[in-house]
Amino acid sequence: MDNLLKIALIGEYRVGKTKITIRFVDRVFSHDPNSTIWGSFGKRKILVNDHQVTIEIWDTAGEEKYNYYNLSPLKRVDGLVLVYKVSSRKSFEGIINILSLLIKSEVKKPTILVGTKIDLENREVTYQEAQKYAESKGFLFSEVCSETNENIDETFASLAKRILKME
Ligand SMILES: Nc1nc2c(ncn2[C@@H]2O[C@H](COP(=O)(O)OP(=O)(O)O)[C@@H](O)[C@H]2O)c(=O)[nH]1
Ligand SMILES: [Mg+2]
Repeated sequence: MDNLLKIALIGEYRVGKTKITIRFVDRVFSHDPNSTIWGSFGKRKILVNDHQVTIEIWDTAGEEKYNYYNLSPLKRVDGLVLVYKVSSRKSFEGIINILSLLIKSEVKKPTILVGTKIDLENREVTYQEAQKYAESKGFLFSEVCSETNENIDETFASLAKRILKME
């Protein structure tokens, strides 16, 4: 079995994608200056149902600031993490826009919708609403907090299970 899984984090600027990446990888975190897109990578081994799996994360290098950018490199990943912050309805609605860009780029992969920054008090998107939306799209769903490390490893493990059809 190929045990290297490439997983990309997508979402609006400042939702917390890089913070999730750093929390998960917490070791090698490099930025390749030659790449203008999907420039940041990190790798970590985890156990999924007793199988050792290496997760390679593709984080964005800030190009998500622009409304449209090329998502076709994502054809080469195994799974997607769609990130919004629970404190911003706009960032949640931004997921709809991202989904239409993914469809245009013909990218269809096992996906988990992830709400982050659950430590903040000004929540604008409820767990139930986001879970229902994820379900309607056939996505997995989780809420995480990079400040406290809550649910970060579990999120990647559940996506890995889905990719490997080990659910
Ligand atoms: N309170 C809180 N702040 C967070 C959390 N995750 C990220 N942030 C902050 O949100 C800002 C944007 O995070 P970043 O990872 O750079 O977002 P990116 O643009 O999506 O990569 C930074 O100031 C982070 O420190 C979280 O779980 N809780
Ligand atoms: Mg970032």
